[in-house]
Amino acid sequence: MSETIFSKIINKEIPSDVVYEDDLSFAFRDINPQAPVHILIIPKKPIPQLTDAAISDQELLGHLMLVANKVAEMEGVVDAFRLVLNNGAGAGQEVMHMHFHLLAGRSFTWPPG
Ligand code: DGP
Repeated sequence: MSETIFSKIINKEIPSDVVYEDDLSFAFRDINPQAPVHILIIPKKPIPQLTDAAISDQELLGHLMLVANKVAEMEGVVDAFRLVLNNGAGAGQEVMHMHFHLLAGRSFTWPPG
């Protein structure tokens, strides 16, 4: 599995503004925030994109959603946040280490564009 910048962030080879960390996951502030709160939630396991996840990753994927709830609570945005996952370059994924964007602190439109 090829290493991405997110592996280096998890390993603290590259500094980041860490919001939350546990054995399975890592959450840190996006370097290019698209909202007042913009946090990336990633598995420590380097799954390139969601469609690479296997049945054996089921618990991990559920865990990431619960981490999103926890991070939203910590940031005081539990009432309104958006969770975005870009799967594949065509959907806007630039870093091939799957990640959720947790966005909050402004109003959002639908469809997301
Ligand atoms: P995506 O386009 O869905 O692959 O989102 C990748 C996000 O990662 C993008 O919003 C910018 C963010 N990002 C890229 N490099 C770094 C970095 O070195 N540090 C931090 N904190 N965020 C990064």
